[in-house]
Amino acid sequence: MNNKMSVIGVPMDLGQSRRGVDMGPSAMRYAGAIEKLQSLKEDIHDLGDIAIERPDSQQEQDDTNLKNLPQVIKANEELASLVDGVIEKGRFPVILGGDHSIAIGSLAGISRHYNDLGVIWYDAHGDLNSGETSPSGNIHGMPLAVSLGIGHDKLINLHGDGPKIKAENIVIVGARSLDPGERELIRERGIKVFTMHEIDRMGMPKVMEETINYLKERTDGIHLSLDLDGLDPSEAPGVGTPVIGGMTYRESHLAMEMLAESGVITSAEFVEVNPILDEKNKTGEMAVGLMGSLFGEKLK
Ligand code: EXY
Ligand code: MN
Ligand code: MN
Ligand code: MN
Repeated sequence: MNNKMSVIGVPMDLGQSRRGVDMGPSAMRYAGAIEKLQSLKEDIHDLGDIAIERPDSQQEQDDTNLKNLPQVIKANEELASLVDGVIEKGRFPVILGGDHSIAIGSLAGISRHYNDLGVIWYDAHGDLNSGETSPSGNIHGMPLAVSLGIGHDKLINLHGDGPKIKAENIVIVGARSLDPGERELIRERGIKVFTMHEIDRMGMPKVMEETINYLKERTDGIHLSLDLDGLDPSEAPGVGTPVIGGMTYRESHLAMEMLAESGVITSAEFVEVNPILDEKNKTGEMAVGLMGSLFGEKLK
C-alpha cells in the first residue's frame, strides 16, 4: 500500500436530516486519526477540512425531492477536485466524513485515475436510491446509485461525465436495510451483495476472501467506503441511521486486516460518525481503530 497519504475532512451533514455528522471529522481527529496514520505510514499530509456552504434559511425546496441539492453539489465538486489532485501527486486519499453523500465527490475524483475502479461499500444500507425511489429525499441514501449513473444529472456528471463506476465492480458488505427500489436495482444490475445473512452463514473471513478475489480480478484499484452504521449500533452508537444486527468490532477489524494483508485498497473514506448521538466518542474511536487495522496495525 502507498505510504504517502493525504487526509481530507468533509464536515458536511446536509445529505441527511439529523444534525451533528458535520462534526465527524473533528471526532475522528480528536480520537487520534492523524497520529494513528503517522504511526503506520511514512508521510502524512493533513489537508484540513473543506469549507461547507450552509443552506439559506429562505431556500425553497426545488421540485427534485433532493434535500440541500445545491450545497451537496458544491461540497462534492470541491472534494472531487481535491481527491483528484491528491492521486495526481501519487498519494493515497483518506477522506473523513461527513454524511455518506460525500462519496459522490470521492468517487468522481478517484475514478478519473482508473479504468475499472472497484468499490467496497461497507454499510447497513445500499445507498442506491434516486429521487424517484428515495423514501426520505436524503442524498446520503443515493451516492452509490449516482456513481452508477442513476439520479440527478448534476450529481451524475459532477467533476466529469458519469457513470463513474460499473455495477460489476461493486461489493456491498453488511447490508440489512434495503428499500424496494434498491433491491430491484441490485437484481437488475447484478450487484454483488453480502448481506448480514451471508456474513452469519459464511463468516467474515470467507466473505472478505470472496470480496477481495472477486474485485482483484476485474478492477485496477479499490476504494473502501466505510459507513460506521455498518457496525452494530451497540458498538458504534454515534450514527444517524442505526440498524440493529450489524457487524461487530471483531468482524470489522478482521475485514480491515484482510484488506491490509491483500494490499488492494487504493483509497478510503470513513463516514457517518455523529458525535452528538455518540457515547463519549466511541464511534469516532471505532473509526480510528479500524483505520489502524486497514493501514497495517499489528497484534490486534
Ligand atoms: N434507505 C434510506 C434512505 O434512502 O433514506 C436510508 C439511507 C441511509 C443511508 C445511510 C448512510 O448509509
Ligand atoms: Mn451509507
Ligand atoms: Mn448506512
Ligand atoms: Mn487481528
